[in-house]
Amino acid sequence: MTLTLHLAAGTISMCVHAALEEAGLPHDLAWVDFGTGAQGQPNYLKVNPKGRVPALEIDGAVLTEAPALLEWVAEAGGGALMPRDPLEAAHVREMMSYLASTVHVNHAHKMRGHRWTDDPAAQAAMRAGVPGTMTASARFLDARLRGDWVGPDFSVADLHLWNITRWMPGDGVDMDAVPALRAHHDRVAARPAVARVIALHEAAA
Ligand SMILES: N[C@@H](CCC(=O)N[C@@H](CS)C(=O)NCC(=O)O)C(=O)O
Repeated sequence: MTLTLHLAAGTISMCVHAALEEAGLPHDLAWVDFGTGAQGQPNYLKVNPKGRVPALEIDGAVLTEAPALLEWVAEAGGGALMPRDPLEAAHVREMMSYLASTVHVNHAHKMRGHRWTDDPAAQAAMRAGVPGTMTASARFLDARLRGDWVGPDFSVADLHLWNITRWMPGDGVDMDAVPALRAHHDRVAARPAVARVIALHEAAA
């Protein structure tokens, strides 16, 4: 199987990169340079017409959207990164769905307001709302974490959560007020596979 991950430093593609490392699946990296707007250029739009990362080429077929990618990587890696119990697996999907549809979208209001409006004043108002919406999500997540992990064991949802928690200090969240979430972030970041990914993204930034 040939895998190529299209990714950009520090973005949501980090969690898929980390999942590939955790699963031990050999892969190539194709960095997309956001500095030059490469995600909107024809070459990349041929890969992902949405102009977003991550995108994973799997023997030439392209899969996008972090939750779908994470679940595919878990399965391709032998299943250890998803719970086998159907209800626990559904809770993992519940978390990834919340992260992608709500928390990531809160975060996007900081830099990507132009997706929703051309009005600079409206964009500034959206940016100003980010500390509040991200703090509300962080508080929910902090209360939701009951043990070390989102599910009974480490899973791809932990990688997704870690990736988004990583943005929170920059989004104005007081991490001292969400100690369980901060501890979860540090626990995931300390895993050797994740530490390798962090080093690669910091070097590429
Ligand atoms: N729903 C998608 C969101 C992907 C997404 O928005 N990625 C951002 C990086 S964090 C991106 O590619 N942004 C490029 C742009 O907006 O131009 C997912 O979860 O994979």
